[in-house]
Amino acid sequence: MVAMERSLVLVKPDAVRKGQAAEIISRLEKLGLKIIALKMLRMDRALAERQYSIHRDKPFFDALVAYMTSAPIVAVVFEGEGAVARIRQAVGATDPAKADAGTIRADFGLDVTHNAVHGSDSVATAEEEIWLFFTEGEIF
Ligand code: IDP
Ligand code: MG
Repeated sequence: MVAMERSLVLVKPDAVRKGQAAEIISRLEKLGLKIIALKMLRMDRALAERQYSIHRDKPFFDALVAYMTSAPIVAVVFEGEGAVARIRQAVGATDPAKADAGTIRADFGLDVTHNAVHGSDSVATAEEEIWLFFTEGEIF
């Protein structure tokens, strides 16, 4: 029995800029996952630092925050059975060069920083991340 889950997806600045947001979201919808919240926004530094707080001490942290705040993103909450793992699988490995063929990062990512999309890595993380981007009234 696979549980109903929610996951936060962010279409990152490079993919939005290149006009790939709808196609990326569509791939996930076609898995049978349901959009229950969606918005375009430009992340500010405080939001990016919270979203990626687990990476605060990593050498790439400053570059990651600079990148994520550089231009608008599209934030989506998907809901479905096993949504977290299914989205991670469809997204592919962090480094697009190492991502399996046919994954979103293999098809749209540029490099390990500019990798097109974020997907929550666990149900617990998803529930934290969703509330950084959406209020209760924005989730359907
Ligand atoms: P994930 O997005 O696949 O879960 P994480 O390790 O959680 O990968 O890293 C979060 C984000 O930080 C990545 O999606 C990527 O944008 C960036 N990142 C991760 N590792 C590196 C790296 O080694 N160099 C530069 N950026 C990185
Ligand atoms: Mg991660």
